[in-house]
Order: sequence, then structure tokens, then C-alpha cells
Amino acid sequence: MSELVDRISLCIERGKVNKVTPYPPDLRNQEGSDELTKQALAEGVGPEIILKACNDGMQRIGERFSKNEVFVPELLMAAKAMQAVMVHLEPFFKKGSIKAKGKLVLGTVAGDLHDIGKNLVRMVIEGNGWEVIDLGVDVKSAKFLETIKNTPDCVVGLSALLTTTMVNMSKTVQEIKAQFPATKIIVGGAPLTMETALKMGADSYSHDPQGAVAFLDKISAA
Ligand code: B1M
Repeated sequence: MSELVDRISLCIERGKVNKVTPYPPDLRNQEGSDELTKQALAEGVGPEIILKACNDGMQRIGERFSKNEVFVPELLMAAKAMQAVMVHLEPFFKKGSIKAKGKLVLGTVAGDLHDIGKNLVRMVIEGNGWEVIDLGVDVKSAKFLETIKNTPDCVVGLSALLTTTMVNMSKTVQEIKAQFPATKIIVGGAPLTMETALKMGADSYSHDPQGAVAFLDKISAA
């Protein structure tokens, strides 16, 4: 079983999506993250274990990218392999209650195209009974402001993966707080900390989806 999980992790790192994709050439005709995830779930491997293996694979490809051993195309293939896994994991995260506890307006901030983490956050939050309005990636402040205007009492979640887009996140937080001071904002993403989050004016920060759920549930209980 652990061999299967290790193979999924390797598929993420190497960007192997499924058996028919020719990339990477040395894994040609071998099963990819798609088939292996299906098989692992059928054999009773928990979705959290699969997710952890994927994150480890992402971590390794990220480190190799930092060392200039791989480049953007390899990152893109890793992202594709991860998306193939998420299709299978989504139903497990989405098993939630029926009546929504509240609404979260979620998006990756302007200039930032990373959405794997944001999509995971969405799945876990939806699975915990919140309705999520997902604005996607590269979301400008104006789009957040317009959506908040049309969604009274919503909470806002912002994601950023780049050090450079933290500036845009900060700008978005400030613009939201200027127009809608009562709107609660939670931010997340690898380059952030609670300190940077509070400094930009957000109400909270979480380094994982579960922390975001805890924050939202505290708001809905208040
Ligand atoms: Co890029 N990338 N990337 N990338 N990429 C990183 C982030 C990087 C750390 C790689 C590295 O150098 N080691 C680096 C950023 C360095 C920095 O600024 N600190 C980097 C870079 C530099 C870039 C480009 C600039 C490369 C270039 O073009 N030269 C470029 C920027 C494009 C842009 O956005 N404008 C770029 C592009 C890409 C791809 C498009 C190829 C692809 C993304 C595809 C996609 O998302 N659809 C990509 C990928 C795949 C990565 C890595 C390898 C993996 C990211 C990921 O999906 N992780 C990444 C290296 C790494 O992270 N190890 C890297 C898995 C995911 C589950 O984790 O996203 O952290 P994460 O989400 C977590 C938490 O952060 C948290 O919960 C999630 C689930 O646990 N979280 C929240 C996230 N949002 C939250 C919100 C919350 C709460 C928690 O509340 C609202």
C-alpha cells in the first residue's frame, strides 16, 4: 500500500498524469497519478494520506525548481498531475452538511496563478458546510469588492503563493476594509505568516484549510 502511495508522490514530482500521456518519456506506458489514485482509494487508502503524498511530491519539485534543476514546464506538468488526483479526492472533501453555515468569497490575488492550494481550501471549506463563491485566480480588488457588495455578510478568503503578490494581497485587504470594514478576511498561502497577515489588516491567517475552517466556524458561532 505504501508503495502505491510513493508512486503517486513520484507521479506528482515527475508530472505523470495518466497512462496515455507520453510525458515524462522514461515513464511512458506506466500508470499516472490518475489511475494510481483511483486504485489507492479502491484499496482503502485514506484521502488524507494520498494528499500528503501529493504535497510531498510538490515540495520536491518546488525544491528542484529553486535549484534550477527543473523549469516552469515541469511545474506545470506537476500541477496537471495534482489536478488529476484532486478530481478523485473532491467527493471525500465535499461530504458536508446540507444548510450552508455562511458564504465565503475566495480567490487567488491579482498577479498570482497558483490555484491548487486555493482549490483544496475550497473543497475542505465546502465539505465543512460553507458555501464558497470561488472567483478563481488573478483576481483584482475590484472583482472582490463587487462580489462582496452583492453578497451581504460574506467572509473573504485570499490566497497568494508568491512573495511578489503579497503586495497585491495587502492592497486588496486594505481596499476591502476601507469599503466594507465589517467584512472579515482570512488570508493564506506559503509565503505568509500570521504576523504579515495582521500587518496587512486581515483578521486571520491559516497555513492550511483546517485552520481556515476553524476561523470560519468561530465566526458563524459568534
Ligand atoms: Co510556482 N512558485 N511559479 N508554479 N510553484 C512556487 C510557489 C515557488 C515556491 C517555487 C520555488 O521557487 N520553490 C515559487 C515562489 C517563490 C516565492 O515567491 N516565494 C514559484 C514561482 C517563482 C513561480 C513563477 C514566478 C515561475 C516563473 O514563471 N519563473 C510562476 C508565477 C506565475 C504566477 O502566478 N504569476 C509560477 C508558476 C507556477 C505554475 C503555473 C507552473 C504552477 C501552478 C499551477 C497551478 O496552481 N494551477 C506552479 C507550481 C505548481 C508551484 C509549486 C511547485 C507548487 C504549488 C502548489 O500547488 N503546492 C510551488 C513550490 C511549492 O509550493 N513547494 C511553486 C501544493 C499546494 C497544496 O500547497 O499552494 O501552498 P499550497 O496551498 C496550501 C497552503 O499554502 C494553504 O493551504 C493549502 C493546502 O494545504 N493555503 C491557504 C493556500 N491558500 C490558502 C488560503 C487560506 C488558507 C490556507 O485561507 C483563505
